[in-house]
Amino acid sequence: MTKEGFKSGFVAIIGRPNVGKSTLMNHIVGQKIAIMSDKAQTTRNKIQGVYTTDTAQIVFIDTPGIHKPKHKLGDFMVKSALSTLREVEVIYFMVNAMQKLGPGDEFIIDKLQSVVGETPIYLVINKIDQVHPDYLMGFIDEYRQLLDFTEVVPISALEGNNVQNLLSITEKQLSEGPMYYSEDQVTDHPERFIISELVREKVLELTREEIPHSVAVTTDKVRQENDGEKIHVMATIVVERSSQKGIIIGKQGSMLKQIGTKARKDIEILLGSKVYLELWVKVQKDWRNKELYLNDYGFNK
Ligand code: GDP
Ligand code: MG
Ligand code: K
Repeated sequence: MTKEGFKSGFVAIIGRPNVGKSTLMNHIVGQKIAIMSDKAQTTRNKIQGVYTTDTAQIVFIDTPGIHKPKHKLGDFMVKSALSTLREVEVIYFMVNAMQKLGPGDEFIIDKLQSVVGETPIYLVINKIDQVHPDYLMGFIDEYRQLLDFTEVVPISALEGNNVQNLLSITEKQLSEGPMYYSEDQVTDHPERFIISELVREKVLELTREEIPHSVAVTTDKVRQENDGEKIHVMATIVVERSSQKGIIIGKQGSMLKQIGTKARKDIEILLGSKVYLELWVKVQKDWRNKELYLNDYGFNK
């Protein structure tokens, strides 16, 4: 659908893990679609959030944190994040006001040099609720010396400070275009992917440091039960070692039960229905380095 004078376009959000990309996305679209966690690299796929007003539509791409690749999967993630930068109208490079400019930021800035002048880059300084305004001046200078940012926008994604301003100066970068998504649509990801991410989030949350981020979850079935009351969801948690399988299952299945209970509650909210969640745990050795499997686990969109 195209309205006269209506603007639309895409925005990529990039930045080191934990700077608050998912929090910003959630604040803007007002629904929990990107997974938030204190642990780095929770969000590995591109998740699109859609912000629609009377005059414009902004489609956000919540990219995986760009970082120096340590294995094949990391390499894949960086490549996929970088390729999106060329397809968007605006790039938000998000940093944490409480964190010193580090090698991780320099790595990203280095990648951004290749798109300066092509795509507007906004330096979005997040978590300003945690710092004194005076401190920001020097902070901004340091970044400005490294890259010619189109805009510098301090915000608090958590509290929503200055987010409206960020949205309106973003809208100015868009040109006339179609409404890609209907007004009530906030994400174009299939439910299965979100379900997998919700289960993965619970695994990481409940097992603490014992289960690495390499854990993957596949959602194998989402089906309405015959009685029409519940939706039957079947998901598999994939780990690399049998010791990890033991941790996830826990004593007499206690850990898996906790993961299941917490995940089920979120999935019920997502689907708007009562859910019967069936969880399985599978060991798949060294899957991170087998490019072959990346497709299976949803890393190729
Ligand atoms: P991502 O890895 O970049 O997607 O980061 P997340 O959105 O998952 O946020 C990482 C952590 O930072 C979470 O604990 C958030 O609650 C917290 N956080 C995000 N934005 C803000 C903010 O504006 N202020 C404060 N104080 N914390 C924030
Ligand atoms: Mg995230
Ligand atoms: K992210």
